[in-house]
Amino acid sequence: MSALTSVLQSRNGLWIGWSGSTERREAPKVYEGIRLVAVEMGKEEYENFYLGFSNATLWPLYHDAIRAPTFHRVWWQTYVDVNRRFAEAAAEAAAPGATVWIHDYQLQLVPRMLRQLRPDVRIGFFLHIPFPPIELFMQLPWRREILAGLLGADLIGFQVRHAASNFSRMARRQSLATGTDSILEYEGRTVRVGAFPISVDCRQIVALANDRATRERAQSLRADLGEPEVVLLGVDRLDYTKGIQQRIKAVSELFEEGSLVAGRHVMVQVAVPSRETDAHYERERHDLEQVVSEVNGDYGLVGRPVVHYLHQNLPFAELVALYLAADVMIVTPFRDGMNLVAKEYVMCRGDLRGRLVLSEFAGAAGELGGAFMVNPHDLEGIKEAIRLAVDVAPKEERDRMSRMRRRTSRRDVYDWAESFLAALRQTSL
Ligand code: GDG
Repeated sequence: MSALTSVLQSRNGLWIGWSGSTERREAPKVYEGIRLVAVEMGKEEYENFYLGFSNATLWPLYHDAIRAPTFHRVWWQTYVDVNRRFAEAAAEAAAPGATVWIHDYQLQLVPRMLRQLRPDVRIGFFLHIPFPPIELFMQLPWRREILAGLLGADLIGFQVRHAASNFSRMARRQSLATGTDSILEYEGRTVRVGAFPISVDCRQIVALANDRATRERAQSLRADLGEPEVVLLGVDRLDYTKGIQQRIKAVSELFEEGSLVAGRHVMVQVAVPSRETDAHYERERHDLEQVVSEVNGDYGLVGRPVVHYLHQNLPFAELVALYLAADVMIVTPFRDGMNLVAKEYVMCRGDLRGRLVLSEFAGAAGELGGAFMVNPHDLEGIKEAIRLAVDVAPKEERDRMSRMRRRTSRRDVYDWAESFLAALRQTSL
């Protein structure tokens, strides 16, 4: 992530991560001036740790159990082993008194393991995804171990306050810690807990959106789409948490009732390939493609599909051109830690055009009050929000967009990283 790249560059930092391959081969040692340390993972570990415990146990459990989480002891054991390997790599690489910042749900045991190995280092942890309510988290057979793992940090950051208080309440409920939602006492230490909403690289996005080539590309995209009156857009990793099918169903019903009309209205859905070997994801792709082909079969014209579906990873500049070409951006996750797509769209629209339909269950909803807010489980509600967004008056469109831009541009991703690290510096060792 480029925000972390510049933070690491300015502090002579070192990045520890998985190389991305299960083959044993020489990994690069430097990236853009940053020293890299690769942690190795075999094929079976990748399956148990990454596909298994991380993405088939924790991911669904932390996203409202939209799909049933699977619990396997062997996956858990590999999660412990791989976390230990990361902790050992950090313990070996960190200078005396160094700051170590651990990221995301795959590495929740590392804070405690690292503290045991290196009590001299300052440890921060940031969770990019939601932290579930007590009733769900209690399902996890290893809930105490995960909580204790996280409590090894000096500072635990979440996207939104609600997630932070879910965690603190859970830690107290398990009698592991005492204290308030933001300051916990654990094994004689103080652990700070807080919300640090992540953001985007506003300057980079604004520069790309103002670039002549991007603007021309946006125009040619609209021409390719047949110069419709309204372009609707969705951009997501192809993930069952993102509510993609639900929004296509809403669009389909709007074509059926005549609120949207083929030729005048068109939707583009980018679904970036993701975790394709997992059965839930394979099923999601299959079902989504079924829904897309139904809507096109029912309402498309020759040479004029009503939903253009791209199952591809596009260059970022192309994504920005799509954001510029879109009149209505639809972001309807059932649950999302933050959702950067919504913020990227807003930052692209310096022309104050464009409407955002946004799920109230995305972390971004707390900051983007100018969006047309929806409950993603409520199909009629999504349809109504799209209708309103399509027909909005120009003044309301501008007011809503400038409200959202003011808020988003106030704190970019660099401010996010700095504010987390500043809060971490203030923790007592
Ligand atoms: C997790 C949490 C949290 C998408 N398609 C393409 C592409 N993208 C980029 C977007 C955006 C990113 O991927 C997606 O970020 P999101 O935040 O929307 O969602 P997750 O991937 O689920 O991210 C989430 C995030 O972590 C950060 O903490 O907000 O809640 O789930 O930046 O632009 N990029 C390119 N081509 C594509 O086709 N190049």
